[in-house]
Amino acid sequence: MLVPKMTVSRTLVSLDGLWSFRPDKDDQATTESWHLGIPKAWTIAVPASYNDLYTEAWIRDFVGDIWYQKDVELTPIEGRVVLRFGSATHRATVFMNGIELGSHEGGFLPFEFDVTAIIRPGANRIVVKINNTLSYHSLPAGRVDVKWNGTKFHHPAFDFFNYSGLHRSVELYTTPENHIEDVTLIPSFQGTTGIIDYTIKVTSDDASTVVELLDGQTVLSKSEGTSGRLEVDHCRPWHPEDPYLYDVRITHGQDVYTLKTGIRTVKVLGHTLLVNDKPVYLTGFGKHDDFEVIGKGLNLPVMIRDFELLKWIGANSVRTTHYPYPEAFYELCDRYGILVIDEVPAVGMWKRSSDLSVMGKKPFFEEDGVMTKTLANHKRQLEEMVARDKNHPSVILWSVANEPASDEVASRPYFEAIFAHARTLDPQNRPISFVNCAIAPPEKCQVSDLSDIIMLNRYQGWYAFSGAKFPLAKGDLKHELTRWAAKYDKPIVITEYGADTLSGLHKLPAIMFSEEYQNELFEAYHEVFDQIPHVIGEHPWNFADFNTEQGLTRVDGNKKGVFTRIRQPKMVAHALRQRWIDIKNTTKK
Ligand code: BDP
Repeated sequence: MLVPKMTVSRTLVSLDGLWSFRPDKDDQATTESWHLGIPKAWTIAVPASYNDLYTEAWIRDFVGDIWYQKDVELTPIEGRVVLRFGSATHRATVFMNGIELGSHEGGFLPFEFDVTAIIRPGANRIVVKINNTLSYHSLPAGRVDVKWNGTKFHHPAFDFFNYSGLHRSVELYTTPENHIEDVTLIPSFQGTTGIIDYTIKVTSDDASTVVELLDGQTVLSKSEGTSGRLEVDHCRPWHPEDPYLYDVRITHGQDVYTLKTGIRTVKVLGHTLLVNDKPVYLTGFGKHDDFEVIGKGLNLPVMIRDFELLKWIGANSVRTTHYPYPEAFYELCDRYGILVIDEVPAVGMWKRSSDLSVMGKKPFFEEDGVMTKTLANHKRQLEEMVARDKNHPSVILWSVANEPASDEVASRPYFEAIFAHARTLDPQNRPISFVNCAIAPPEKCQVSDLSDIIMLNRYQGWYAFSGAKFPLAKGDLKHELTRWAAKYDKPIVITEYGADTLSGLHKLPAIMFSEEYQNELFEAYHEVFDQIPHVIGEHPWNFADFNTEQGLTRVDGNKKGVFTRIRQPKMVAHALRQRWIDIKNTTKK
């Protein structure tokens, strides 16, 4: 799906700003026909999560349908008109001028509707019913508890706040009737010549298609037809250290669309990961799309701050834990030279707490029909993610899940289906992997052989061997990584390791939650990584502190950030910076 843009043939109207809003607390929406207009609505900002904007706890923790409305006055618009949502978390049904346009499942990917026949000059009303309910076939997964008085509570099976709302921009855009629907770019090299093989999907072949590769204003290469090849002599390859971008301009009849691209290749060879045939060592983080007040709302200034911090600390990569991020994030990764492990929201695929008691745990991957529904949802979200992000040079790897119960025998057929499907989706054939959890060490994991890269989240020193037992953590980690390296000749990336750390808490000797403890834990891990040649990447958990549901182990959220939630460094950030600059400047790894 193309990112909507202003071009010589397309108009873009932002619907961001103030909207009307109301959670359907007393199930009144149907009887009162809220799809025609929400009575007694409050005011909300779009984009934003609604949860932290108001002062009442029931709104923050609400489970169910949340309604949004926007009234817009429009001048007559020519051509085809599309209404597009950057995301609606976790599912939405959209109405325009009283007519139901359709629904979308999945809270972190865009969707759109052709509204040419519905939109009219003058007053128009858009109403969106959003639902935030978690289940064992929603992704992310979780469950809802109904208490004695009928109140519903969420139990996310994942460790981030279940923010909801219109998190990303809402836009109207136009295209000519016969237009460019999709663009697929496949980069490669022949010596110093850069090559882009392209395919353009158009509505009708009744017009000619011209594709040009530009460097600034200079046309370097030009080709006609909906598929073909562009070439550039003495190409400047895209690389984290020189993220050089060219423009691709497509003209199809009246329609013109341009996008930026970089020319680079990605390959796994033995236990190395190669970008442009050179091994890379990944330094960076698992992140969250999370900030004070706005929750998961799109915020470009915060995004820029994050990229400046990533550059400052010497990071060259991120994982979009645990869901696809807004399009602007990938655009910035292309520009800043940050490699992306792009993750689908398959998180919480974990032993299920029974509805009655947290004591009764059932396996996740049981054959009860729920998996068929989950599998279909999982496959569709993978399709949408790859379709959206496939042209970004920064995206080098697809992550199909975070910490599923891959020790369960029934996880095998499930992930065989997921990997097989994922391998049909990407025209660039990027590597595919999933993130393994400590419950499934190499002897127990049913799935790792399907992965091109072994990605491990490990918490020796925190969830195991913590506090006084910390001196044993390093040995245990080394023992485990040695077993992984012996079993698979594949690259290993440690996609999470860390310790909750209260910024400003200092203790000597270190205790848990102090800045010293976080520092010592990272030192121990790095010493082990440097001894295992298979380790080709380190992503401390997390880039910044982030919000979670309330719980006994979460004091105002998860505090494993290297930066605080308002993006200031903890002590360990300086040590990491030193290490990552050294890694970049030497061949230490
Ligand atoms: C890992 C999860 C991550 C959590 C982290 C933690 O992948 O989402 O936030 O643990 O507990 O298991 O801090």
